Amino acid sequence: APVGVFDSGVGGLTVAREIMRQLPDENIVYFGDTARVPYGSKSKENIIRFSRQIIRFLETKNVKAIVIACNTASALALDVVKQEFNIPIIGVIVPGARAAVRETRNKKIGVVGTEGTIHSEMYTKVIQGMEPGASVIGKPCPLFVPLVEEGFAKHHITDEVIEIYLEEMKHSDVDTMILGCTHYPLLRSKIMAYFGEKVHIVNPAYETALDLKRVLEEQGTANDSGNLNKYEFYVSDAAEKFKQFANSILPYNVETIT
Ligand code: DGN
Repeated sequence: APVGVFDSGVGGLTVAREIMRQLPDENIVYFGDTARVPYGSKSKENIIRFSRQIIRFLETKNVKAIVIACNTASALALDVVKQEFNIPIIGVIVPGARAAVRETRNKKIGVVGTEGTIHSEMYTKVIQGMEPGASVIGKPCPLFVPLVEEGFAKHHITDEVIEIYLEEMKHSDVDTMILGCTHYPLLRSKIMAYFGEKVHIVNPAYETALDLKRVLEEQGTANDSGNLNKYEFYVSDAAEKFKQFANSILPYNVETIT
């Protein structure tokens, strides 16, 4: 059976890409809610409602587990939907928090993400649940998403936006920073260059793929699809734009988007 992965749109492909890399024998059904993106500025009620609908759709594809690749939906909806469905559902926040707690030396952690993610303070709660002495500084960076989607990830205008959003973080004493939004790993090299050596950058996608692996092994369903390498993509709108984006970041050519 395949693994279901969903996101508000294209960003979750950074998580799907990591699953493809680390779990090459798993098939994936990906759903991108491109008609309703962005999730970052919407209410908790709506994010829960959208997540429920998408999970029901993925269930019709007989997925054996679901990864909520979207940080905003992981922050606002995971705890609720986990109680409502019988399949294992994992998000990106716990894995990202765990990696940050492991990496930090001074227990001062920065988190960047959408307004929804940062205002939920979910990263802070999860980090402090793991490491009560940690302090967490959050910063919403809403412009990063459209910059990436418009293909400006390498454009110099992005350097300026990074500086405006992250100057304070740079001059704080955080030694570890979580890229708490699906799109931000695509700005990783610029963000790393801005912070220099002193800050360790965490991409939750990496740790999320490891979590998925653990869940599938516990469930006894790892690698049960035969080496098919089948990836299916569904979107709620703008399939052509999604395809272009997918082909710019995935290691193979995506031909059909449904
Ligand atoms: N996928 C969203 C997230 O990771 O928070 C970012 C895109 C959005 O909906 N704003």
